[in-house]
Amino acid sequence: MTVPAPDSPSSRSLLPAPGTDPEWYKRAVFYEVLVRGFADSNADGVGDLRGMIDKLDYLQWLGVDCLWLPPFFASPLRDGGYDVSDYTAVLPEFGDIQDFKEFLDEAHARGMRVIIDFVMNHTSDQHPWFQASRSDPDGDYGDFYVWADDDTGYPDARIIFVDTESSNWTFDPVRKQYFWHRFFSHQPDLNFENPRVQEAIIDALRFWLDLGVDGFRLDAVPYLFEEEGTNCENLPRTHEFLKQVRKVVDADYPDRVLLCEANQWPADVVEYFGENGDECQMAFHFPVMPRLFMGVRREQRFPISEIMAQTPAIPDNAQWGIFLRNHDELTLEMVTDEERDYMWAEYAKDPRMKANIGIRRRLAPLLDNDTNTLELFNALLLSLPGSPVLYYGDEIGMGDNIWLGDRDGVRTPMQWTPDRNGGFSTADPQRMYLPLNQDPVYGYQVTNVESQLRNTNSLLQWLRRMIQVRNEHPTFGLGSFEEVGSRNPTVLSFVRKFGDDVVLCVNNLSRFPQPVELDLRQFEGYTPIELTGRVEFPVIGVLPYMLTLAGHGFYWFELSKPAAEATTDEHEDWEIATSSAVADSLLAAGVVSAPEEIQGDSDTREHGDSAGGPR
Ligand code: ISL
Ligand code: CA
Repeated sequence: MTVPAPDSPSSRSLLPAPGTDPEWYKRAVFYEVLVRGFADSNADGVGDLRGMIDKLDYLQWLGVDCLWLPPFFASPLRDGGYDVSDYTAVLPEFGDIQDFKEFLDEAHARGMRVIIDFVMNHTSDQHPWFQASRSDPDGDYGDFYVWADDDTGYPDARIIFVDTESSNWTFDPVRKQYFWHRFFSHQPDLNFENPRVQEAIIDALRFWLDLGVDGFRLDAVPYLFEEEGTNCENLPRTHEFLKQVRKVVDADYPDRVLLCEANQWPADVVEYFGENGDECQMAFHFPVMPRLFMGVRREQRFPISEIMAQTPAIPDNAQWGIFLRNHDELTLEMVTDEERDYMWAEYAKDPRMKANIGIRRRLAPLLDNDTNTLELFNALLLSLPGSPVLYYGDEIGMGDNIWLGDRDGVRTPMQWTPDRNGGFSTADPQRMYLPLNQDPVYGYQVTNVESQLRNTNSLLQWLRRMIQVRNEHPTFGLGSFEEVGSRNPTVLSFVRKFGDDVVLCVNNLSRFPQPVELDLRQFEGYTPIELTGRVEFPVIGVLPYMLTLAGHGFYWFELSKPAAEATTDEHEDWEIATSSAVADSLLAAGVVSAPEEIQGDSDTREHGDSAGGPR
């Protein structure tokens, strides 16, 4: 297969100079890619860093801005690598530090950033710290973990991995004490009360920052500290420690981002941004995802409208991360019991599809591989507030394998071609780290990058175009969000506004064609221009604006201001909508023009004829 090469040597753009684009993460499209699952360079059946280097042209072609690598550190791999046994070593099957450095340089040379997962809450029980802690309670590592003589402490903390664990305490026969763990019993929690643990973690973070990573996804941070009489989540000292981490980043590592993974309600998650934006710059917005699935299946916008309305304001420098699944599952912690039953009934008809209280499936099978629904979901992902995070393989609609254990069913090898092992590896097919998907619909013979590159109408080509369209409008990453109501409950419409960049998104959540009448009086005189074809729609007037949508159809419109008005309140709009750092970085990058220039611009537009009267 020929991986598409960048169009010209000049498209191998270097990252902007350090310090010139500090809020890049607000406009970025993120792409989560498993080192183990992307490409195998040395035919041992396991994906590796050198294999990923070979595929960077593809990722650049797709148009993603930042790669997120889940843990690739030394690990016994009993939890997909989230069980780390050495924070500063690469798992040998994946390569070594030199390979990682090269990977990073090659990504940067293509203008892509790289953030890596960092699992600070727990380690593998194979970590030398734990081995020392259990065998030598009085030694240097004796207090690195949370030990107790019995298993009665912190009874109010819930169990997260309910499929496999019955307690957050496990007895260690070596130390003859119980250790605390929020996840698997082979993953002891580190003891953050111990300042030496805090130092060790900050040292490990520095190690990767010094190598040049662009930031971290901070895994499972709500659980760092424990306190009797609480549920041991989101405790004040946890926030204190994260603020400490942010200070290190701000002091020594410009442009790096901290992306907080806290599977919590928005009111709790906003705390992770800090009161003044002095904690994590980004946090995942968990509750949006299940509500997209509920909204579309019920053909009702309300689940989505409600969660958007309940989403609190965040500091100027902060940004949400949004996704269509929490990478390895459609997690259902942020819904009511009733809603969870509904989701299981609709999306996990086979009990094998469940994992703990979530659903371990990929996007395409969740949506019955329906093209229109897949496009609608991706359009919502790319247009709702926050930076979108894609999951490898979803761009071609890869399937899952519910017969594999834990969440491995969604971690199968990337499908590049219809050839041996889907072009992922030339090894003996029996040596694959996980079997390739062979399903008649989703198998690599049918669903692969090569065939979708050759089909101009494929999901892959479509998604690439939509990413390009998104990139042309900073408002998708930076703009305000305002829902536009209508009497048709199946249609979700909203306006994203950033200075003079105004986009209207209209989404039909129903499988049937729908009409909708939108109250767009605030945009009287504006011309909607459809963003994929740049076709001008009738000018907005004072009457309700009427649109018809195909089943699961959607529109993205640029709302183009009538020339006469453009000179008046531009300056004010600009100042309200921009935080200075973002404005500066956009100006530096030439993405938007300064207020004066906008005015000059609109002076010329005055002579145009685009400003028609009301309908
Ligand atoms: O989705 C969840 C459970 O249903 C989350 O609570 C999630 O498990 C939690 O946020 C932490 O997840 C992370 O650490 C886990 C690992 O298995 C997950 O893959 C990772 O995302 C434990 O190491
Ligand atoms: Ca390999």
